[in-house]
Amino acid sequence: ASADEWRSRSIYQLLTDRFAIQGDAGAICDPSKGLRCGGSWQGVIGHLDYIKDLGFDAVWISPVVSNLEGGTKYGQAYHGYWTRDIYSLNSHFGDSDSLKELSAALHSRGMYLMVDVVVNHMALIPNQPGGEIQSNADFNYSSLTFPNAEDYHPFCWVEDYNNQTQVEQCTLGDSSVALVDIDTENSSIVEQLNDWIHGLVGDYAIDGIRIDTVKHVRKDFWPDFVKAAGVFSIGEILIGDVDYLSPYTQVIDSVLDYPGYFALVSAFSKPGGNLAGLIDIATQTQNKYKQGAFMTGSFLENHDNPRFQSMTNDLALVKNAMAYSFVTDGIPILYYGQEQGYRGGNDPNNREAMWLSGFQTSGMPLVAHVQGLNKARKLAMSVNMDFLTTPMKFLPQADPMALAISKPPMLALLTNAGQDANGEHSWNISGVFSANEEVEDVLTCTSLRMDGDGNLVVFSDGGMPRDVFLDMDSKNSGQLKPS
Ligand code: ABC
Ligand code: CA
Repeated sequence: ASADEWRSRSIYQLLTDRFAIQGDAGAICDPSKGLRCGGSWQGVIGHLDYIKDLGFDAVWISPVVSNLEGGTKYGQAYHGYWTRDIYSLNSHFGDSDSLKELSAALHSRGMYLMVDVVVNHMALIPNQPGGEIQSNADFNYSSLTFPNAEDYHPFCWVEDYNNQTQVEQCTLGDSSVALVDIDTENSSIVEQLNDWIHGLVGDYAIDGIRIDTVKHVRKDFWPDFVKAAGVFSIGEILIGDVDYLSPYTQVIDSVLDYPGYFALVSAFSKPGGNLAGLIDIATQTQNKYKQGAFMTGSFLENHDNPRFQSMTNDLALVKNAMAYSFVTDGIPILYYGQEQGYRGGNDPNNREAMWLSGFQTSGMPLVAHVQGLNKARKLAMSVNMDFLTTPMKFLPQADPMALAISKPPMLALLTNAGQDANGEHSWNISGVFSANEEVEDVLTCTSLRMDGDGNLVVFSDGGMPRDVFLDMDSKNSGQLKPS
């Protein structure tokens, strides 16, 4: 599927080893051990209806190719990022038929498959694990897809993130598990990687790719790679800085909104957090990226960062922070387990087994919240065909803990006052609706009426988001384009 076709989607990110197993749903999994827990593609197939019922129409799975086997200081390659051979599948996740079956099962539900891919490195345990490494001669590359020392950049560790050549041509990881850095300056290797991604996408009818470690490969590598893939690509550039990230928006379709992520966490992880910083980053994003904030993947959690609920227990803050990704310009991405209240800290503790939750839906407050947010977003698209291309605006607020995001026909009222807030917090609505207009909160099925000047002050209830108000009347339907 193309970038345009992905705009309207919302993505559920899962770790294949940790999402669902076939058989023993009680199987123990201690994420702190870093060992495989037995999840598989067949497991995922068994729970696609759960994901669909949450309102998602795309699923991002772990890398699919075969990985380093055996134990390391960090456990096993359960996450899929320690590539050994790009031409064989990870047999722990299933075989080629089961990956095809997963792809078909998604498509039959109208959902897209996104596969995570790594081309910056392969993983290798050095000849002297934990010892000092001086050169490529300290590795035996023969088990890898690229089996020769010359297929890799001359050895050095990535140590100084301000030195871009080092970031691109040195090795990530450490002397226990080195992520040996592929020579992506070598044209025959480049050609081989491009052919590989073309084949992989075709073989499994993949709809989009999430590209790992994008900032660790020269920028001009990416246009041909993305073209060879032939489908939507979203890149991981792990950085809080919009200016650093911005040039990458010229070379791939879309980027994970990491600057927005850091700003979102700092705005909502405690009462009275930095909302101005969030507005600043979002505005910079709109101004500096090739397609504004539209082609960003907006997220609150992922597998590399502590879960949001490890930072706060405040349900009001959690609900407000979760809502943000669904009411902005970007494509919403939810990391599995957030809706079940998972609260694991840093990698590897944020990679809990989903089956231990029992995939509960009834009586789970965050499950209902996610369903409502996906529903509101889809409804907004159906009321205003231009919703996806209308940039969000932040309405000025008198209350420093109030955030009002207007993206017609949607108006989201968020606050970081927290659950212990008193009733004194409020939002000013002004300049978005007309005089005496009635708007619907599609999440709570309540409505509000603007005053004679089209303004209104709305008070917050226990720090909860006043969620999403839609102007459902004909004013916006009038903007519908003929289909
Ligand atoms: C393993 C163990 C961990 C252990 C670690 C040392 O080794 O599991 O317990 O702590 C995979 C696995 C990991 C594994 C690694 C290494 O491999 O999933 O569990 O960790 O063996 C991607 C993936 C990630 C994956 C890999 C490798 C890459 O999403 O899951 O990890 O294929 C860098 C890379 C980034 C990478 C990330 C893990 O490391 O750039 O692509 N993610 C700074 C740097 C970033 C750097 C980050 C973390 O630190 O700028 O480039 O990311 O090291 C902001 C600043 C940022 C700053 C952040 C922290 O703060 O603006 O610049 O990021 O404010
Ligand atoms: Ca590199």
